[in-house]
Amino acid sequence: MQANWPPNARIILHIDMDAFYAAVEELDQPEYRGKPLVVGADPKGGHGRGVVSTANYPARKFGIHSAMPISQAYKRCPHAIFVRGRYARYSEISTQVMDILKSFSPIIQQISIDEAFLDATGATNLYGPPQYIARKIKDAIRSQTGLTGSVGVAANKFIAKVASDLEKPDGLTVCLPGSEQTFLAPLPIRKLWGVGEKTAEKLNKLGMKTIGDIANVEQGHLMHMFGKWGLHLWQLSRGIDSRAVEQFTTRKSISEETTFEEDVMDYAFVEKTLFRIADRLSRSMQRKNLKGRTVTLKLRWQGFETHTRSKTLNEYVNDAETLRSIAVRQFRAMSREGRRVRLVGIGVSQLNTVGGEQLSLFGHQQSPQNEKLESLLSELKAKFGDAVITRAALMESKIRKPGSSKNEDSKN
Ligand code: TTP
Ligand code: MG
Repeated sequence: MQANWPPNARIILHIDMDAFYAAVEELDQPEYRGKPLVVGADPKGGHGRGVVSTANYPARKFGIHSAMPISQAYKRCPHAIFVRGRYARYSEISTQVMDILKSFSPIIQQISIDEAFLDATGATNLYGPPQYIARKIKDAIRSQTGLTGSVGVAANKFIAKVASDLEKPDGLTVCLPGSEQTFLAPLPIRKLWGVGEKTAEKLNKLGMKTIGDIANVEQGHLMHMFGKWGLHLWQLSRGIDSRAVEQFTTRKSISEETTFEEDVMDYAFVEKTLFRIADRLSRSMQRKNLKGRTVTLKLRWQGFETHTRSKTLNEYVNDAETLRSIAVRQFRAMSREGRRVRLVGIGVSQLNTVGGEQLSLFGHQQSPQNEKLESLLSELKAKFGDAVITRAALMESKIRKPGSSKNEDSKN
């Protein structure tokens, strides 16, 4: 535990709470503890529709997992306790956890309701070496919320994220800078960001099963197969990831889409697909604690011509039913004339947190730094007069930093 962290390496932590919704239920209902517990839709004696949000670890022993149809979960373990989600409560505990993390470092990027990255590079003077910081964070979460979280510590985000998952639940996994490749090599390729079932299959067929297998092929080979993304994969497989922990995500919209294997003329099938997309999108928004006001249908016809239709509502939504009905209505309103559909998707923008407070990330509100700057400016102006200081952006000859390109439609 005491091995040295190179002084020039970043210290990135990834924290992910264990079986989060289920753990909160066990916290609030002591009689649930230690028994198989499933949070999700009503199983209705095995005939329920909807899916599992999460299951505690005893229930996972029966093969139950997030996103599994609730009817299947019921079949696997009918004697499990099944409860509906209480999102307001999860959100409340999530805020507590994030506040604890912020007390260790202000550079925090919340990824979902129970998960965040923390850049603790500047925190060693206060809290000691990286492994100690991680331990203290885990202890603080446990003592202040009664829950456990798993922490990964590394010199970059990708490795930290992989590490936090390795020893769940209640894990603490450290990957020392310099040992990234050895750390990753034996792990399955699905652990690489962006590698889904299909890509994994494709790579498996080519004999690549572990991350080490990818690291060992020629960089050009992967680029030939997957273009620029191949290069990205290859870099990840070697533990290279220079992305910063972004305090304020640049997300402005969230979307899900499907490209059909073959262009489709069966519009009922397209509508069914929209149903599935709405479900997926709704779940993803709920996980990320997001609601939005503008719902957009995206449709690409055979031949690549693409159209979008948006509807802005008076309230913020993230439920599948609303997303579904808007998307279908818009689809029916399009002039279709027997054309084949290549892709459909639904996006939601004008996002907001579930609690209703406007996210500073979306531009309307000032970031804390902005607020600090504003109050500093007013103080200085009060002391020295209006002309003394102004924001660079308001000066006539603006000096601009090189802009960074922002992914406004991130899916992750
Ligand atoms: P996860 O962190 O993916 O899962 P988890 O915390 O339940 O379990 P783990 O110990 O493996 O981290 O997701 C956090 C919460 O988000 C989870 O408790 C419930 C919710 N969620 C869904 O509602 N649907 C889903 O498909 C997933 C993956 C999560
Ligand atoms: Mg979790």
